[in-house]
Amino acid sequence: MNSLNRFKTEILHALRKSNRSVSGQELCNALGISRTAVWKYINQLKEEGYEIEAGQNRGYNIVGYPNNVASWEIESRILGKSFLERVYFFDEVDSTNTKAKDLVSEMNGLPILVVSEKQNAGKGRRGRIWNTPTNQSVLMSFGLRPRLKPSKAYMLTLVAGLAVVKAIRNVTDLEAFIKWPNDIVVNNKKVCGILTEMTAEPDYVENVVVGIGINVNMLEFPEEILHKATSLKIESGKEESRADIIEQIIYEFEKYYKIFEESGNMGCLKEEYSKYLINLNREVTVVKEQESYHAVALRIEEDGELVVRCDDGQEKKIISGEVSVRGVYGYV
Ligand code: BT5
Repeated sequence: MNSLNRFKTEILHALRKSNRSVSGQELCNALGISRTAVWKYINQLKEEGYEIEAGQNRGYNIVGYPNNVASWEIESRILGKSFLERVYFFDEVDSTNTKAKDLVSEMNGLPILVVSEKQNAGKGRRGRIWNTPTNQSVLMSFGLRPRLKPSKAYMLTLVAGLAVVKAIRNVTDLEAFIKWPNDIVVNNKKVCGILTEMTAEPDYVENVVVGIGINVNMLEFPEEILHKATSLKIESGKEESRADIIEQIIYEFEKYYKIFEESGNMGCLKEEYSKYLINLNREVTVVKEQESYHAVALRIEEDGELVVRCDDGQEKKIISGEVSVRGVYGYV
């Protein structure tokens, strides 16, 4: 990984992985900078809310972390363990997807991640808006250049959905499920939306951006989404670590992305994915333009379609984006 904030990343990495104090001299040697420089970076970290104890002869010891998502916080966790070339952090952006699109192109397609505290123009699908208050969500976008046919890239939404469900389950006590194709729900309400966007030539993918927005610690929502939106904190009753969630998403996404890229379809992941379908074996209403019908959701297929059994016993494959699937009871 090629860190933009190398020194802060490496200091945090060294303090985090050591279960004893790390001396200023050890840090100087490892980073190749002076003691004064180490002291300066330690002070910056303290100002950001890291609790770092420093004794005369004991060296530095980290005892508390802020709930932040800065690149050095994320990179220090995944240093040497991730496929990502770089993690970018911005206090504020229009959309992490738009940023990631520019940056992955600048990086010639090397895999990157963009994280931000605030979005001024967060995007949902088909021109809809993704609405979140500052400092309380996960707003992240992977920028990738997968070896895929353009027609297959939309499945990255499913790959990311699986990663988010796993990450939420790893970090919290909550049972997260997938509402195919791009929502993650907890207790039948939406906690996360995923938006995959692509730049492509007819026969190859130039770049793909996979954007993930998770409601983590907010307790309130605007009137218009109150009935269908929730946050991890509302459901678990406690503040959740956004960096823990991002770290887990990175690991889970990398694992599934590699499997997916290898085969170019969901064949090897469909069983795993289907286990987390919120509507599995439940009645759904398939809504397509003016028409709607009842069916039972069964599984996903190799190409990411949702397979449903209609009332007459026939199975139908629903293509992502073509229809919206609503549960008969409430939002899900
Ligand atoms: C989505 O669209 O669910 C995709 C959302 C992707 C957001 C991420 S954030 C990081 C990255 N950067 C971006 O600019 N976007 C991605 P869709 O299925 O179209 O759902 C949008 C609808 O969800 C809206 O019309 C609202 O009804 C609802 N909504 C908006 N904000 C929400 C929130 N915070 N929680 C739950 N629902 C929300």
